[in-house]
Amino acid sequence: MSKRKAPQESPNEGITDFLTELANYERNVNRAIHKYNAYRKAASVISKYPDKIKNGNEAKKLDGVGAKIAEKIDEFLSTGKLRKIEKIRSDDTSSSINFLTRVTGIGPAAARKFVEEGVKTLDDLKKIEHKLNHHQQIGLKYFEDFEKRIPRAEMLKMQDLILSELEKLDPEYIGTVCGSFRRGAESSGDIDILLTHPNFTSESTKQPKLLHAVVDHLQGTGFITDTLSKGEAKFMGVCKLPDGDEGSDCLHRRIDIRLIPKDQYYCGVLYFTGSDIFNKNMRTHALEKGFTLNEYTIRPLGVTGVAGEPLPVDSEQDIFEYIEWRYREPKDRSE
Ligand code: DCP
Ligand code: MN
Ligand code: MG
Repeated sequence: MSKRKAPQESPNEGITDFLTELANYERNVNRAIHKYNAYRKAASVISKYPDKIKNGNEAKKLDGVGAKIAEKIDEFLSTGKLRKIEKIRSDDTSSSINFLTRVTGIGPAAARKFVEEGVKTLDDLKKIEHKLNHHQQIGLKYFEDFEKRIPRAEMLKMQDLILSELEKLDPEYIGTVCGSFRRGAESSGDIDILLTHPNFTSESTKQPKLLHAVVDHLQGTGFITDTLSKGEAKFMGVCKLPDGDEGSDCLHRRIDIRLIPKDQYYCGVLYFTGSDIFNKNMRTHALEKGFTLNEYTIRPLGVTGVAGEPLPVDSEQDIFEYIEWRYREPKDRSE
């Protein structure tokens, strides 16, 4: 997961910017995930709104914008700023916690603990490096690189490299680069790869070797440079393309690789293509149609609300058909 989001252009950028800032504050500083989701939902619906919003009342007509947010929009439109944001920005503890959560491996709880111990900056972290766990040490080491988004051209190169190495290893592997890249984003925060193999289903025994063979191979070629965590089904790490001939240095990038049983692959591809807001909306629609959908399966709900056996799925389209929803291409899945 990446914390920097792509810049967006809209006639209401000022509003969506302050809503995103409030969302991050609620998540990182207050650990109030519901408020975080509420601000994100409002920012998302407003970013789609084609007209320049004139007042809070106009915004309140949109699904996801309530009275409190409408009030903030009025304050922002009439004064050009928001007192709540000014206060958050000037508060040393809040801004330090917010900052530390930008280091991968440091979540809101760890960030607060560090700040309470007086550890507030990158330099402070470097002084207590031996106290950081491995994930946090890597996050610190590549802090500048991980802050930078990955241009689509580089994502395409990484996709080519990974898929061609998979093919060399075993042509039966199926790999899909998901995340914002699959939705067509001009830049991505990280690279998310889903992997399956016809020999591996949820009925067969676990086959961690299928994942580890790929990771080891990509390490052997020098593409994967560091490991954050490596389990049976999920690898989290760091990768880097070889430096270009023209002396262009590539940066270190965050990479996640997941191994999924073949029968669960398309529910996984759907989930990890996102966006997270789209996923929430699709799950809500599925429930309305009497299905429960998650990153593994889609199952019918009986009259008592108990989920039945997973339905067979051979494509993303199958899932949309079960829940009688118009198929949406990945590029149309921002919400
Ligand atoms: N996802 C989700 N809910 C979460 C986290 C993730 O539904 N809480 C899904 C949707 C995301 C996908 O996983 O699109 C990949 O997660 P990322 O955090 O990598 O998000 P993106 O790839 O969409 O964005 P970025 O370009 O910032 O990496
Ligand atoms: Mn990711
Ligand atoms: Mg991603």
